[in-house]
Amino acid sequence: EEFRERLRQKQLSAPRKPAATHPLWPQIEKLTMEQLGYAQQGVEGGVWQLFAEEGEMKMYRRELEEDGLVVDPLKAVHQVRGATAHEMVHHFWSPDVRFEWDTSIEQMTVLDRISSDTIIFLQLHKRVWPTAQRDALFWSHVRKIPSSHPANGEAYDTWIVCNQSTDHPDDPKDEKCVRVDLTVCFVCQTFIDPPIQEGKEITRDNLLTKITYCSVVNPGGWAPASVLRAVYKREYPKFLKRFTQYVVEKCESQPIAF
Ligand code: 18C
Repeated sequence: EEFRERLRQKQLSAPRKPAATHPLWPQIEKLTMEQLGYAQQGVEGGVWQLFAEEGEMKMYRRELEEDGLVVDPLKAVHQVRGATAHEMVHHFWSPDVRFEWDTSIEQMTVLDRISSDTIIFLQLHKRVWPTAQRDALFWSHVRKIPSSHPANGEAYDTWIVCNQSTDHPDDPKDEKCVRVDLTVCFVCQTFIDPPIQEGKEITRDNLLTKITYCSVVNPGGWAPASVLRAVYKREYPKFLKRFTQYVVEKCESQPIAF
């Protein structure tokens, strides 16, 4: 409690610096653009295997082990109607609503606010029997990628959230927990589909958002491969379905935010 209060005071008094002056900035910039390119690559070519499909949602994985630990990269694509890319990424990034959709979390702390678009999170995840509980410390960055030719069938806009493990001096380091190492990206593009007729106003029925979610999570310590792959197979589809439904329902009665 005392730790949390000290942290709160520190956050309140800390000036909001522009992210570009922060020492992490070059890494944030580089990884975000790399992840955008990675997300936009197709899943053809035989390396990705489909492991879950429901409606428009398709999830692929690649079996990969590092030092005997399962780190299977995941790539998921989905399409939803009724919300914009901006609305999707806002809810994915914002600490204010995280508990409303991410059921893998037990605790979440904002360790640092680097700027209005970049936050450092510490998250304690639910324990999975028979392994040690996991936590994650990562920066999370959100940005808009402007579209050059939206009229030519290109997306109206593209937004990305990129999450990457990092260190922080305020890390309270819980020795009972195993720290995972993660790289996650969440990319959304809005399409106006069906197109609006002349003189008509855009409604939520004209919004189609294409989503790509990629992640690589290294468990950081012992976890039986069978348990890990079972959790993976169950939790990822559950997350993406629940999250997108949550955002669509939440935005339904709100003015459209591009
Ligand atoms: O991307 C998601 N959420 C973001 C905001 O929270 C953020 C978080 C990523 C967390 C990655 C997973 C961390 C470890 C999880 C431990 C297991 C919890 C399972 C809970 C079951 C009740 O980017 C959405 C994340 C959706 C999470 C799906 C679970 C992924 C499991 C992947 C394997 C993790 C290996 C370590 C666990 C070892 C236990 C067998």
